[in-house]
Amino acid sequence: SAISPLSAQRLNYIPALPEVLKGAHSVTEGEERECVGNHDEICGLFPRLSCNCERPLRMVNLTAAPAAGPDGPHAAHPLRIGVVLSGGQASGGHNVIIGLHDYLQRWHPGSTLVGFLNGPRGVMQNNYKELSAAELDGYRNQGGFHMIGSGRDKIEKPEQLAAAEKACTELHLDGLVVIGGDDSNTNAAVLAEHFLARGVSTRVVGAPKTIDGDLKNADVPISFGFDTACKVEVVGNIMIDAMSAKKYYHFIRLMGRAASHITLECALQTHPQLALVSEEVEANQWGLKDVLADMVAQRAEHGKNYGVVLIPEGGWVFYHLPAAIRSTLLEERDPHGNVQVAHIETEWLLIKMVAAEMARRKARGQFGGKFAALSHYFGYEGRCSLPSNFDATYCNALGQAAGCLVAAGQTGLMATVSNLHCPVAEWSVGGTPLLSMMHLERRSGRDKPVIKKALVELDGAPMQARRRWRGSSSSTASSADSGRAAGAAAPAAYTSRRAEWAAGDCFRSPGPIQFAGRCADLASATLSLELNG
Ligand code: FBP
Repeated sequence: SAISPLSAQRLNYIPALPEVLKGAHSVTEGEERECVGNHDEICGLFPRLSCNCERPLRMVNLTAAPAAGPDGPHAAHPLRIGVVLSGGQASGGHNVIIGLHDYLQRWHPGSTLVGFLNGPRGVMQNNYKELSAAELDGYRNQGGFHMIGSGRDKIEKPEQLAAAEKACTELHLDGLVVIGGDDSNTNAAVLAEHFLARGVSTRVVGAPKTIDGDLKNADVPISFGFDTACKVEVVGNIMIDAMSAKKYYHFIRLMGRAASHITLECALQTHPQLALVSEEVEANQWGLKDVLADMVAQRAEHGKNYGVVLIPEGGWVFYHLPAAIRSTLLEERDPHGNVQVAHIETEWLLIKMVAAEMARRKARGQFGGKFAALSHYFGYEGRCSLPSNFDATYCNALGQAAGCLVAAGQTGLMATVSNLHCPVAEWSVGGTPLLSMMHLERRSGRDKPVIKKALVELDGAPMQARRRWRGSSSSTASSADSGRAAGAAAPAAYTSRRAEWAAGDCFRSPGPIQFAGRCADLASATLSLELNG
């Protein structure tokens, strides 16, 4: 098939491995964990995963072991593992599967990897293909989910759980790796509990995926795909165009169904006139019309009738729309009950709203400038790019971690790779209980145990903090690796700079995603990750 020279070159990229995955290792018990909310109720709803609340929930860590023990994760017996991609695409998904494959080939030769087709539906319909080494080699470091496809079906109802049980039993699977976001990993916990209750020996392990960046917690620093998506967005180019032409406002909508992480990261990278962080708008009950119109009016006073506004697609946006539009949109939901915010042209609606307000101000003699605006939606293209070096490496390690957890007989865990601000060799690898990420949420009129979405924290470092960057510490990447001077000040947090960005022309263009050279280095992962530490 037609493969571009860059895609071909990326096939040869070899992701570095955390030290612990390079040699013999074992799985050891780690720190205790509590559910993020409603601990007792969640444990009560998952009695087997929580051992009837008799034992604390615990992380597990991979630690170096002198030699392979007979019952250790790499006692060399072949395994049969299924893998499923669930939900929206995110760059690096193929590398999770390839990392899993490489782990099995190295530590459990003769193993079989089964790829369920088109998402969770493939599990329920027992629709799969065996993934050969030759086929997988063609997807190394490639974007997309097209090797096996994805889908948004749920495995939740008794008949769906029974269908999944039948498939995993018939295929004699030792494990099922669910690569998905918060909803998909909630389903993974339900499935793991069901399998334990039914005496099915298939262990269920999750991997954190979503460009939205809202699946993260103390043990999961970031979901994969976020880094690439933020690096693909071409906001910086639009900014240079705005500053050159000096005649348009560009309203750019970015993905993030519930959280504004992508919008915030793109703002930190490119310095727009305004970035609406939905969590902040909601918390302060800001009137959007005035926030936007005041910025436009202030710039006009200085002869500037142009600029860039970043808008998250989700969160508050939906609730600021006229009631009639809202009720139509409410009818369109995905199988998880999510409103399809990707289909709502909020940027266009906001332009109309601001245009009307500027006309009103002009009629009253309160605005002497011009307001001409263009709308853009940057979303889907950010989900399937060739993964950044960071995502390629992170995903490979996640896949290897998932393989190790299944081999060690673990179930109901999410594979974790942390310490991501350090050189790859120092990354920590392990697993954390899916239950520990859960709380009860009111959905369709009843309390449901679900993985809690991580929204932008208004007092978090990317919004607020200004601290010393860790570049000078000996345990971190060298300054040459990172592209920043050792001991340099941390990148600016959004709130400390936004007034300056609103008034001036502080555009910053990070350029296209880089795969080689200093700007491609792993330590140049997102500013949000760097600030969060
Ligand atoms: P996931 O949560 O499954 O990763 O998907 C998130 C997302 O990329 C959102 O940002 C976007 O709103 C949505 O998918 C679009 O969904 P679809 O692919 O069904 O149009």
